Amino acid sequence: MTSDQTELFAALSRQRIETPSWGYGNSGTRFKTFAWPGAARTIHEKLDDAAEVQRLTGIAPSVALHIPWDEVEDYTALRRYAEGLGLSIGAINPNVFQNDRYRLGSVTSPDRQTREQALQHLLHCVDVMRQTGSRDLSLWFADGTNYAGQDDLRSRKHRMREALQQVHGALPDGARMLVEYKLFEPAFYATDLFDWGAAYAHCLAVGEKAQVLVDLGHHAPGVNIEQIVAFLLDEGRLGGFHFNARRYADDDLIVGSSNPFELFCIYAELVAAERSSDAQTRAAAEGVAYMIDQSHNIEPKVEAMLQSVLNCQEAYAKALLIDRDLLAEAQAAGDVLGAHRVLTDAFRTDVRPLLQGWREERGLPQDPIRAHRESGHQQRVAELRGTVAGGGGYPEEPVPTPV
Ligand code: AOS
Ligand code: ZN
Ligand code: ZN
Ligand code: ZN
Repeated sequence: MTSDQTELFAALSRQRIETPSWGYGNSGTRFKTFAWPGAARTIHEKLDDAAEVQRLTGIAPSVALHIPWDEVEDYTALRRYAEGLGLSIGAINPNVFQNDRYRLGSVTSPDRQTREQALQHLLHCVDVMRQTGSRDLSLWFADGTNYAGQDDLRSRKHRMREALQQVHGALPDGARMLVEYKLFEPAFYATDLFDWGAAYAHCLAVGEKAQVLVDLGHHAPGVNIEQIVAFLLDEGRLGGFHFNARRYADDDLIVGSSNPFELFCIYAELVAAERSSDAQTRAAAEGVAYMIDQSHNIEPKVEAMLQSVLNCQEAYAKALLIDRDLLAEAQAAGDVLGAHRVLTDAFRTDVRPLLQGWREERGLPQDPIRAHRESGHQQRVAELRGTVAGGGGYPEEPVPTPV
């Protein structure tokens, strides 16, 4: 093996993709949830399925939880269960959007008691982080308004700031809060965290442990996401990703399925930062959490997750192949299309043989999807778990305890 290849394989072995517990269960749209045979019903079954993805890919050893969808009595036991499967607990995602009280918002609600209830849940999630050994609290708020004049926009900003400050203050050492933004939905007039600039401004104000989370589905059409990534990375405030694919809005489809060039360009920025001569930039790139945020509505859940992880691996492998010296040369010479071609050459490379070689070396199946299909996992879980019809959209939240 050449030293180039050794370096390439080492980088591929370091890659990590976190899978979300909610991607393994039945989910749907507001129109219908289709029950998939054997779809995971409990957090333990979700972890079992995540272990199958890790077994076949070798780069997906952590699982994000959604609280209270994945609420358990004993989080230390859950952590041990995950560890027994070779997994760790990843980001904790508080759910402050599925309660009747949150009609006007959670942390930005005009009602003080509602804000307090939301804050208590966020603090509970910080506690869950402690018990599960999770590093990241992943915050997404459905908060916003539907009509001009419905609420005072600056007051809502202040309420958001206050909640983020309180949560930041409660974070243990080494923990982080990732602040996710989204331009619209479910609020259609104004979303309180509407873009990366708003998230970034809050993060700067509340402190060092606050970082921005970029969900690929949360931008207006045509927005240059890789530029946002480069900017945040350079400012040391890129906390992580929610990977998925979109055509229209927040579609939550399989990452890289319709946007492979965009995904490649995003990874190109990250590889550039990983290889930067500046130690701070390298550290910023190392801290990034790569997470999938998808709902699989009509497709087999585990296979969809495998496909997602593999798409990220392919995009990363291609980004690793970019000839950085040649690129720098072309850029310095003002060779517009020459520089562009350095990127597209890497993008057009068929990296499948390279990845097969890497898998062989790691003792992984050459074709993880085929191996999964032949493993009988799907048939086994279908028999064991049955076909359990879900409700519409997201799983229902258990009845809340009043504050
Ligand atoms: C919602 O649009 C966001 O992407 C959130 O990250 C959300 O928590 C996730 O989709 C699971 O509900
Ligand atoms: Zn309609
Ligand atoms: Zn997301
Ligand atoms: Zn989303």
